[in-house]
Amino acid sequence: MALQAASLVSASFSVAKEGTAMSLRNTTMFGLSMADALKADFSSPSFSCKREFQQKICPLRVQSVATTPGVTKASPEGKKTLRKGSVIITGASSGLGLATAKALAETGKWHVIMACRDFLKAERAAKAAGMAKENYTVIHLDLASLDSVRQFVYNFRQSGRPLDVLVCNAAVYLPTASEPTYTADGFELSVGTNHLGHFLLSRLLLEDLNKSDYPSKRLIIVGSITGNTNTLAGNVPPKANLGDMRGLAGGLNGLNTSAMIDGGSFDGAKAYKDSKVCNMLTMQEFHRRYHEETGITFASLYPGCIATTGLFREHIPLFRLLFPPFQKYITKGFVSEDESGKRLAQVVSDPSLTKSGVYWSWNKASASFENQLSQEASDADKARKVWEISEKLVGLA
Ligand code: LMG
Ligand code: NDP
Ligand code: PMR
Repeated sequence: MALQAASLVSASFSVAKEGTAMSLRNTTMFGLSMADALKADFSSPSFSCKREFQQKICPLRVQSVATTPGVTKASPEGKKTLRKGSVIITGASSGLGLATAKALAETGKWHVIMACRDFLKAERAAKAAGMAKENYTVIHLDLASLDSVRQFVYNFRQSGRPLDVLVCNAAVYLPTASEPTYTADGFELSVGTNHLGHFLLSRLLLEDLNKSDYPSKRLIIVGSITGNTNTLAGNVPPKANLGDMRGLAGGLNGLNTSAMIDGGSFDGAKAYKDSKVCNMLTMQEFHRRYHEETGITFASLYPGCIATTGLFREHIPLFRLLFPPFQKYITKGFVSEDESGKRLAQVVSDPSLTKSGVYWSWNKASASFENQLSQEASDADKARKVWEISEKLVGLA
């Protein structure tokens, strides 16, 4: 019972306030911020029992709470209209994720679940972006902790909302780190967050997507040009390369095995690019395994070079100063946060972008096209291997 109460408390704290700009008074619990309170919850020694409890009990409870609103409803004039879509976006507290959340919320046709590690930052960002409170909910998610991923799934299910689209957007980039750092589960932080956290999240939520009665259900994973060695940008060293994946198979823990997927010495920029290759391979493996059976659209994209986002926060100041003009005036690959948000919003909701197994990009006129992935990022054997190793690492196999 105590365990049940504990999980219900954290669930209600993180999901109950739909889109409310919660006052500081509301968002602190015994002097801790919401995020701290939730973190404290995860580190409690009882958590492993709680997780087991949730896995067993949660589906039953969810059935009794979750009522998927019918896909259509009658309007006052008697016309049938599509219900609001329900989309989860990870890392919606800044950059591309926030811009996409804003673009979708503004249409009035979407309810955005902002899955963020910093609850207050997300609330403030949504407010500053002018998002109306009925169009979003913030739920805590720290992708650098598998317990947090499971807790998020539980909390989301408790909210009773359907899941129509999942966008795996969050990422970290650590180009100046000289030593690896690690997730709560001991995986190198970039691959652990960008790939393994999302891998577990999307595997768990596949079931929820599958239950949705929305006309177009989608799972979108943000990729990048820098992971694709068939481009100039992908050839700037260090280049992505998963090698034979001995480091990944060893758990990326830097102790008895390398922190890098290919088993080499640590390089933060390479780890990021490798993580993006994993993202793009995962999307294709999902497509091969589940598209026919479920009708879900699996897609990836390169939204353009959004040189002004928080992604470059760890880079040296000179880089942060020169990178935007370099992209704007020299490579011409620059895209504003607003524009990138519109692009990803298109992949979420445009009725013409329903093709599955596709990597979208945009041309100079900002029209979408189906792009070619590099040889490594489209290697079906590697995709299967990444999938199989990853499911062991996150405890699914
Ligand atoms: C690694 O460096 C880092 O070590 C690692 O930490 C991580 O960041 C990783 O991929 C990410 O990169 C890679 C290294 C390889 O790149 C550099 O060190 C170059 C840094 C350049 C930063 C780019 C932005 C700054 C551009 C300055 C231009 C300012 C002008 C803008 C103003 C416009 C106003 C109108 O680098 C290479 O391998 C270089 C490859 C060479 C390719 C040659 C193509 C040239 C075409 C473009 C020329 C642009 C000029 C760049 C000059 C950079 C000099 C600092
Ligand atoms: P930002 O840093 O602005 O956004 C990244 C988001 O991820 C932030 O909201 C951040 O949260 C969140 N995040 C980081 N770690 C975690 C975690 N452990 N748990 C939950 N959320 C986390 O970068 P971008 O908007 O540029 O990046 C978004 C996506 O776009 C990434 O997948 C990136 O690889 C991709 N991309 C970006 C390009 C660019 O040029 N910027 C180009 C191509 C692809 P917080 O706000 O709390 O820090
Ligand atoms: Mg890169 C030719 C076009 C082009 C494009 C579209 C990008 C995108 N970049 C291009 C070219 C170059 N870049 C060239 C010629 C250089 C050498 C001067 C260069 C350098 C460079 C650096 C040092 N570029 C970078 C970095 C980073 O640290 C960024 C990175 O690799 O992060 C992993 C980056 C990027 N360039 C891009 C994009 C989109 C990035 C951000 C990476 C991402 O989000 O995946």
